[in-house]
This record gives sequence, C-alpha cells and structure tokens, in this order.
Amino acid sequence: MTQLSADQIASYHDNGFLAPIAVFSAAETLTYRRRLEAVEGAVEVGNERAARAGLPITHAWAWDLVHDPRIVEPISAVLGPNVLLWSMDWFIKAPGRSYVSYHQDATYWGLEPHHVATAWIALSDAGPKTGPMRFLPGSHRGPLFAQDETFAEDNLLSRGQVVRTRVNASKTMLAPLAAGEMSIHHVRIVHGSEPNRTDDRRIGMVLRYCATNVRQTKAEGDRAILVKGVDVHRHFEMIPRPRKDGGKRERELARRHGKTRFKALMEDATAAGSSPTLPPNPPPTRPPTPPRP
Ligand SMILES: O=C(O)CCC(=O)C(=O)O
Repeated sequence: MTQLSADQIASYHDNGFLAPIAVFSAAETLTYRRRLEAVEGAVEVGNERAARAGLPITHAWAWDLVHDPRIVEPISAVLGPNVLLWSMDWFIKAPGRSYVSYHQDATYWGLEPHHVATAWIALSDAGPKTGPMRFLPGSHRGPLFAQDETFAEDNLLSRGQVVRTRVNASKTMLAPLAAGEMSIHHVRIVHGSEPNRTDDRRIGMVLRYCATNVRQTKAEGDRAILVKGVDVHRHFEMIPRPRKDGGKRERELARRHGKTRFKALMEDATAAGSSPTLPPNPPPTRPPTPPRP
C-alpha cells in the first residue's frame, strides 16, 4: 500500500503518529538488513554508528531506498508535495537494558517550522517484546517541553534527554511493527521505548523527512536529499547520488556532513552528568534500572 487513505491521514494529524504501514516484503527486508550488516562488518569496531548515519551519502542503494515511493508517498501525504530527506538514523536496540526516554525530537534538531515527520522502518521484528515505540497521542499539538539531559548509560538518545513533564503511561500507545512495516511520527510528539526482551536486535531504520520550506536554525551548511517535488527554498545543500559505494569522495562528504550534524545536534548539549531539575520520567512502563538522576 503506497497511498494513505483519508482516514489514515486524519488519524496521523489527530494522534501525531500512524502505524503500522506495510512497506517491504520479507525478502526485501532481509536484503536491507544484510546490506546494513555488510556495512557494519566492513568498518572498524566503534565506527559502525558513523558508517550507518552516512549511508545515503556513501551507498547508492541507501540513496535509492530513501526515494522509495512506498515510503515517500505516505510521508508526502502528511507533509505536502515537496519533500526532503533530512536524515537517516538507526535505532538499533540490542537485547538487554537499552531504552529510549520520553522526548520530543523537535526540541533539539534545529528544524523550523515543524513540518517534519519520521518514517521508522523495522528491519527486524519490532513486536511488543522488542521495545517498540510508545507514543503519547495528540502531544504533537501541545507544548514543546523543556528536556533534561541525563546522559544515562542505557539510554539510546544522544543526550539521554527526558521531557520535563509527567507522562501518564496509561494514556500512551504502543506501536509494534512486524519486520518490513513502518510507522510515521510527528516531530513534536512525545515518545520513547522500553528495553528489548528478545534474543535478536531490534533494528529501526529511521528516515527523517521534512517539507522544503523547513530550514536548519542551528548550523550553517546542513544537507538533505530532494525525494519528491521541487525545492524552491534551497535551505539545504543537496546530497548527490553516490557514484561509487564507499568511494573516497563519498566518504569525505559523509565525514564533513557528520561534522555539520554534530554542530546542529550536539554543540548546545549540556555537560555530561548535569543534574536535571526534576526527576526524569522513567523509561516507558516498568524500568529494569531507572535512569541516573
Ligand atoms: O527506536 C526507538 O525506540 C526510538 C526512536 C525515536 O525516538 C525516533 O525515531 O525519534
């Protein structure tokens, strides 16, 4: 299914997220997982995260994937006709204690206005036991909360950021996905996820899209890929399709882009270990270990 129904679009705008949406067949999902694993296996231990983040810059298959109409058409249905890919992130949750605290993406990405939506695509099972995402429906229509930066060890977020408000767990909704399915969520929605209690890693390929009128307010020279329509605004430098997978030119651009993104996403982070003014929300539902205060 590539086109969303009117009810699905209304549900997204009402709740701030939509799931599940079928995208890849089992065979395609496995192919992408194997490609990811090949890239991870080809770099030195410790460099996997950077290699993954740069994939649409360094590998043509990833550049093509972010244009896939099965992803882009539903995104365009909620963002409008002119769409950029801003980022490919990976939320890979190994079995164990890792979790994601309740946060709002809009607070720290520097993207304005908030015409931004994430396609979170499961490249492995993201069923209830794997710690799928949990959303607070409608919270994208409410305020942007201040966030405390806990840098908690098992928190998968870069700053361990936690919204500075009490989230009523009984009002949240779990969004489990089968491998090959995706969810879409609004950049302002409050969301998080629990630890993975299975034996396999939960692999989320996380594509951040925005409308072409969006600009980066925290760093000069941010980059994007036009995946649909036209870009009359030109707020981002365009990333070209990689000519050679893992080529020197491609790796150099990915390295420079990594620096730009660090500036946008991390330069204003408080020092690690800063103490929050309120106790942070625990990971959604029952935590095995609470985040450090
Ligand atoms: O994968 C998760 O559990 C959280 C992902 C997330 O926070 C996001 O995609 O914005």
